Amino acid sequence: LDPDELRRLAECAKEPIRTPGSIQAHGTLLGLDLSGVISVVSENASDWLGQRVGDIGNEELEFAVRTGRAVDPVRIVWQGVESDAIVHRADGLTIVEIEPLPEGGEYARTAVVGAIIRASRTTSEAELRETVAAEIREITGFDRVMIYRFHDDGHGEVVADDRAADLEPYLGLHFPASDIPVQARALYLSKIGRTIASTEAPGIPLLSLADDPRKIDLSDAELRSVSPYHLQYMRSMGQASTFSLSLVEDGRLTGMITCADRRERRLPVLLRRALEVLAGQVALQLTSMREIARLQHLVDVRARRAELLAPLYASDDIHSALLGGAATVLDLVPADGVLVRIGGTSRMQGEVPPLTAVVRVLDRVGGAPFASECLRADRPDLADLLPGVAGLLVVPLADTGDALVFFRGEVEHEIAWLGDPGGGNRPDGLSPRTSFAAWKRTVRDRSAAWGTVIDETVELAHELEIALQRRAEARLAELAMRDALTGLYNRR
Ligand code: BLA
Repeated sequence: LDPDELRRLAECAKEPIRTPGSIQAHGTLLGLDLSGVISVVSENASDWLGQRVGDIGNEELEFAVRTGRAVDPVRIVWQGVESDAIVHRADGLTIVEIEPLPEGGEYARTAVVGAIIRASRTTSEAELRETVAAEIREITGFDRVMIYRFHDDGHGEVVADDRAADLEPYLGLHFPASDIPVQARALYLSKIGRTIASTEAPGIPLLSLADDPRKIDLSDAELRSVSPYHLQYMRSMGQASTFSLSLVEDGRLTGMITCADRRERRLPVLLRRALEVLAGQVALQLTSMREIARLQHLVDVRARRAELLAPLYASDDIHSALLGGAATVLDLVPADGVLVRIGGTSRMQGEVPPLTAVVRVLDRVGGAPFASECLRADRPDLADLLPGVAGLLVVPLADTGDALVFFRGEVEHEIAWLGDPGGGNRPDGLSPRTSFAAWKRTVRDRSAAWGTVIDETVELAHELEIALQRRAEARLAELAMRDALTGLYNRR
């Protein structure tokens, strides 16, 4: 990560987005204390401070407030307008949020059921994402529906992009981790769906009888006002409103679904709830698709490992058994070259640096497995010894100085970013960038990622040690037998 991005990450993470002290302008918030008195209000309902919820005159709402939690919103008339009231508890307050029904009438909730069914019939991640993005755009009418996937280092990638024909494509573009900072990701783990109804309407401050309104936790509030940084970002992108959903797999935020529009657009509560269910289903499906692929790969690797090691017992020449047969270690551990050092003797296959250099590398790496897919960055000293090698995997065998060593060359590839992430268009290096035109950067000095190959090679080495051990024991037994037979023969 470059220093600017690290600075941005730290800076953006500081914003207290759970406690902004204000709500979005399209609704009203009332907070009741334990005695049922309205002790917190958004400024647009200041008349209600000190009153009771009963005065609103809706029994269903009163009941929801008493029980503290209503799964479905309660339909009320608020200041003459048909509205949804949503109730939840936060820090000893019962929070009632009131949202006038959006214009454009009711959306068909059953459409989401159809989408869930069609999503469940897909058979690959790519098909699932495309289907879901298209279905959600169809249902919500937003201009664009994107799906992001987060990589292990936190940066994101747009992996589906269903959009109006006149919008520029974002599919395949990457964006830096600071675009969606850590505290936002933490919040999105528990608050699955979020609305940003307008980038222009100023937030409505909260007023409180008792406390500083900036202490009120709006983590679960539908109306929580939005980070000014992010509003700036949206304006720069030409987005007037968004609705976004978390993809949570195994307790981790692995991606998001974002609906965006050039006009102000918001969805009714029940449709949002239904889409949250859809997002949960998509996350489960993604998990199971990946898990099935992982297990299939595991079974395949085990079978190939057994096949590779079987001839070992019958052969006098271990190196040839590993490197000279129809299947070799390189079929199990994909690399450009391999050096096998067993019993102090080395044999190589494929593209391998001079033995003297590799021996020096082994000395420096020591007795624990070592993997790098960018030696130049991780271990420049080793990179200097191994010109042309970008990826290195060393798995020592027992503690004899023997090892399996794999080499990979550079795989030069281009990453297209959603605007220059290096801050070229952020004068202070901190504020959201203003251009999102695809910005290409070539990645050098890196090999393909080792990924699961590291663990697989450690297991291979372990089984190889066992095989060598058994082989040695068999040899000893054979010698003992021969001695005994010779003894018998001589006695005769
Ligand atoms: C939040 N940033 C977000 C969100 C998205 C993005 C989707 C979540 C908003 C939501 O849940 O609705 C980013 N939007 C994108 C990306 C695309 C898009 C990548 O359309 C791609 C097409 N952001 C910055 C910088 C800062 C920053 C420099 O770029 C901080 C200095 C902050 N982004 C920021 C914050 C949030 C955010 C604080 C949380 C917003 C909130 O929920 O209050």
